[in-house]
Amino acid sequence: MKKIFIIHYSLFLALVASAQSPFISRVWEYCPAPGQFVNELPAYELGDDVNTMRLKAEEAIADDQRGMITLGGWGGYVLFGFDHMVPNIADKNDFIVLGNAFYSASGEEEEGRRGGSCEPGIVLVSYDANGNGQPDDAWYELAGSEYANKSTIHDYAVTYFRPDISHEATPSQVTPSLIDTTYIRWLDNHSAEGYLSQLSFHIQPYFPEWIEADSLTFTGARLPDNYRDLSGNGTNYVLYSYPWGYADNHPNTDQRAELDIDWAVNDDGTPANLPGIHFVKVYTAVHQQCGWIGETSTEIMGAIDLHCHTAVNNALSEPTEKAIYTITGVRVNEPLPHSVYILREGNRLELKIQK
Ligand SMILES: [Ca+2]
Ligand SMILES: [Ca+2]
Ligand SMILES: [Ca+2]
Repeated sequence: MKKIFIIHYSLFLALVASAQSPFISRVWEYCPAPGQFVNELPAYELGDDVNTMRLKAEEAIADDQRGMITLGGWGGYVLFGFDHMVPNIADKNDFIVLGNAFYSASGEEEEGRRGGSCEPGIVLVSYDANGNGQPDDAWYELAGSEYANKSTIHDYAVTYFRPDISHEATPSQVTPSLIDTTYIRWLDNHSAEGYLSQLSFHIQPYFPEWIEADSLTFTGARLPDNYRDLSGNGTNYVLYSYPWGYADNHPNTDQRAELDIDWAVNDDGTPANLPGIHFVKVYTAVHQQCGWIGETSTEIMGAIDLHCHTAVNNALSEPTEKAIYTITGVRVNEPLPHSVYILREGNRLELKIQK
């Protein structure tokens, strides 16, 4: 017998969500670099390990939780996935990674770039090419607006070192809130070295407590510094947004925070031409410290498949009286065997099951 459901629009959306969530469903890896919010976002507790911290990150940002995790300083990352393929729709942005970037109320702008707290993260994407549901396939960087910037370093690496047990703090003589200017030593692959300072506002350990190793090495690309000290005396740091193509770089409500899978490139910079993506990795892309506000760190609050949200709207906006759509909003002539599909008649939607 053929089953027919006539449903309300809101219930319909819920059903679509249960079939395919527009939100990420899983955090696969969470490994922040040291930073002032590390061990707090999410909170480390004695006994936590790599997996329990991964689960805490997942609880914070999967589904529509909109909690927040920090990626710490340059290179720290999170890897998450959707429960389906986010399709790469031509000439459309496909997904958004949610961060906590904001523009300052005083409206600083430099060459069209709004300033505030913009802490860009580079976004990598992966298509589940071997179909096993695991993120063990090739990764592609989304080439954002600074990909071709000559000041972007594409072969960057930083190693951070856990402070020794015998470590003694070196308070700043100039900036009282820098309570230890030799706190976390780092060394990069371009012979530069330095320290992340400990701030008086954040006195918990900055090195991830659940990591057993005494050093952490990250690799990736480093974007040019994006801060200016407008005061000239270290009291007013403004972090400027880059035009497009990064996480935590524009407010979530700004369209320039959206991402297009068409930006994915191969290692040689040529387009990857992906049909869609299942997995996303984001890492902090600037390696800078801004005095009393400390190191710059990308924060993540989740991610959304923009097409899942728009599938039903698209179906309703199409000028037709009668049509059949798949559960993801693709118009078809005939429903697939044994599939759940949408029948539209005027503005009424029916969810049906094909025998
Ligand atoms: Ca696209
Ligand atoms: Ca795979
Ligand atoms: Ca941020």
